[in-house]
Amino acid sequence: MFDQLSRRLQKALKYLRGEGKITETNMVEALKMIRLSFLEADVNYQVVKEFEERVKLKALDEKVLLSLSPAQQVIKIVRDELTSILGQEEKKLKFSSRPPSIFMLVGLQGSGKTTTCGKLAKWVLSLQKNPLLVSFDLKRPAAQEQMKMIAKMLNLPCYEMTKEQMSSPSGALKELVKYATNRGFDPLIVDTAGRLHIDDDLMKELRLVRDILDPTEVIYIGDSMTGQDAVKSAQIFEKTIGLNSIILTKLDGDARGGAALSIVTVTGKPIKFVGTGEKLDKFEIFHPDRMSSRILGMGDILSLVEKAEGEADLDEAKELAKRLKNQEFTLEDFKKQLIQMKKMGSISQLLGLLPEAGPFKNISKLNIDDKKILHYEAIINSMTMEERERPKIINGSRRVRISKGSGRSVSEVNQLLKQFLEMKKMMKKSQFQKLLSGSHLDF
Ligand SMILES: Nc1nc2c(ncn2[C@@H]2O[C@H](COP(=O)(O)OP(=O)(O)OP(=O)(O)O)[C@@H](O)[C@H]2O)c(=O)[nH]1
Ligand SMILES: [Mg+2]
Repeated sequence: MFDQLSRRLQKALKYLRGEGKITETNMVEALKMIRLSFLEADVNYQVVKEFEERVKLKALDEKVLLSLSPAQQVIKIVRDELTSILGQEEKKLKFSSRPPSIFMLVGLQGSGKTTTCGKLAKWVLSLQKNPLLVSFDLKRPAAQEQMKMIAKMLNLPCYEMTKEQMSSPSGALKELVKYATNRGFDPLIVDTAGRLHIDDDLMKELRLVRDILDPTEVIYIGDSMTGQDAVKSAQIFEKTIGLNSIILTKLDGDARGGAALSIVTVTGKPIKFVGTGEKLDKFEIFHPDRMSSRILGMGDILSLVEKAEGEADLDEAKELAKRLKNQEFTLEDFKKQLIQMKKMGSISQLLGLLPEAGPFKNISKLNIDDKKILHYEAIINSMTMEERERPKIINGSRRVRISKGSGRSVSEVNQLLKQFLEMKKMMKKSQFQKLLSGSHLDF
């Protein structure tokens, strides 16, 4: 996600860091690099221009230039402005005080509406809600089948529209709301039809649904792979139907990021969630500030911590953190940490959330992949407790014994010991604690 943009922006910032003194000339040069990175990522031209002007105005301020760390200040300005075009702060999905809340999902064909209805239903379950799914596509009966399948996967109810009901949509919609209200469903998640292109027919149909349902939120589903097209059609939907919020889908693909970086400014509506895969759990709350840190290579520590809290053993994690702080970290702890990592999912994905600068800049060199974790676990299992506590005693003959016991080569045993020491060294740095407390700008 945003790989290319991220690389190019980091290059521009690195350039600034490399210059001893920040002058108007090298600032202008860096801004040019930043502008080009955005344009290549297919960000709307107007958005780029405004972004550049705002950064320039702030960065060329005397206070910044005369400060002790001008490059870092400029990086902070870029980060703040990037956050601001992504939407300033996280906006929560609105629920109605008079249930059911109604979420109506609209968007072009294939943008991911039906899938996102399922993702949203799954997500509201975590809020102890009782969602009802319904597909309101007057032309395509298969749409109902797809929704039924998604509901079945989630073990959730799906309201079925009969053919008769479909022929009198306004009556059907009123019945639907009555049904949801009487049975205590909340929210009601309504899927709508998509078209390849926006046409009057579709807009008329959607306006009818909107007028009768009076949704709590009309949510535009934009396919981020289509870049500026998604942005343009969002603008039209906003003008003709009226939108409350945006969900961007397919951010897992090689989307260049242009849609995400333009859509909020162009429509004035917040992105509330992003879809990052076909599966129904590939759905994340959108945090503009975390996303800009991620794009600038500062890593998304908060998401990482949340992921760790959600899926790993919190007590164990706390205990590990304590041992790290007291520098008592042993190979046994290393093994526990590897097991935690395994629980949290793919290591490569996890490493992607870490900043590439600061204390973690060597982490990619650690080169730990998912398969290696299993091997490392086997190697550590072949060590005695004493060896795990005091790796220093692992001499040549012990290494051979461990290698035989675990079925891994001696050089792999050596590699593990080396990586353990490196990790220990890295974690000792005080900046690690600082990073976890959120002030990860200081590099
Ligand atoms: N990789 C990826 N694929 C997605 C995501 N969201 C949806 N898809 C895929 O995109 C395709 C279209 O998704 P649908 O949910 O059927 O799209 P739709 O907007 O309902 O399509 P129509 O009803 O035909 O207008 C499917 O193959 C989905 O699996 C996502 O976040 N990432
Ligand atoms: Mg659909």
